[in-house]
Amino acid sequence: MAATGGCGDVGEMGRANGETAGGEGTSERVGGAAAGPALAAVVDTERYPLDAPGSARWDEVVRRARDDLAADGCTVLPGFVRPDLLATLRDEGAALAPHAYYTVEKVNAYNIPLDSDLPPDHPATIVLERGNAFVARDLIPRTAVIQVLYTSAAFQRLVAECFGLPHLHEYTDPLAGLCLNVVAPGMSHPWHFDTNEFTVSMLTQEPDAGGVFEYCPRIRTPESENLADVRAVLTGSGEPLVRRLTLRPGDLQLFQGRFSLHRVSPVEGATQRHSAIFAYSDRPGIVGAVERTRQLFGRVLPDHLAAAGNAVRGDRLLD
Ligand SMILES: O=C(O)CCC(=O)C(=O)O
Ligand SMILES: [Fe+2]
Repeated sequence: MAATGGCGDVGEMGRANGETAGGEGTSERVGGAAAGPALAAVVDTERYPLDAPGSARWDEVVRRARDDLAADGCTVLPGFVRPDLLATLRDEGAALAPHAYYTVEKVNAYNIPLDSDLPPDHPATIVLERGNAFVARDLIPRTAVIQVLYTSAAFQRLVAECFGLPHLHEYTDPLAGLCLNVVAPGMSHPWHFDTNEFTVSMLTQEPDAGGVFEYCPRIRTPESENLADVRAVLTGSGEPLVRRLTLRPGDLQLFQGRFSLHRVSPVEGATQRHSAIFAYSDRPGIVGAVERTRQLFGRVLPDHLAAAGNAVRGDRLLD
């Protein structure tokens, strides 16, 4: 498998046995330095009243997000993190970045192997270099701003409502649920479709130049791959199809990357681009496949091996 999407694109094996260290368990911290910042200290609750679901302001935020998502599969909640926490957000990411697993992988824009038997003009035959690197969830402190957000029940509720879902689940996968995506100068996160339908991300550190999030809204649909347009974008002649998003650190981005081809353009200058990727699913218990996990993080944990064991049954009994 050569999935090219984010850390949430783990080639899911299915359900683990019970809960694991990185597993689900939402928390709402109301205070206490040792437990990390409280949610209200992190989020601009005047603009985004996480503490008041169903209030007029909450409904307005949800309505606008749903309208944007329906129109082009993407929405940004600007200034989600309080301005006085932006330096913390950046510094925490910068401290983690050296722990990313750096490897340059040859990929294509689809979740399919490079040696797939395809017609020569199929866009999946175009080989790209994935030069971004991920810091896995188990290296991100529980007190870090992005971990506080990821595990917050109120945050999950808002995100779920924006996507029009009754509930979102954290990944059980102890590595892939929350990642810091590091794109170093000269590198890019090339054009791809996500496997997962609900991508939530947040820039934590801006590059000096480049590193722009570019996307082609709904270039494919569940009914049609629209290969000609995808090929045009991959070969540089699809400019009219490409939109560019101006993201600032602390903005929350909700995106349906399964249908919109997207990339982070090459980073220029001397500063790395860092973004947090919050992976959720509408189903509980997601654990990544062993081989894919090794590709993304350079290691696997017992949870991945156990989940793989679960997925491959020696019998035909019902669970
Ligand atoms: O880092 C970003 O802003 C986008 C990352 C992305 O496309 C992904 O993780 O699938
Ligand atoms: Fe993606």
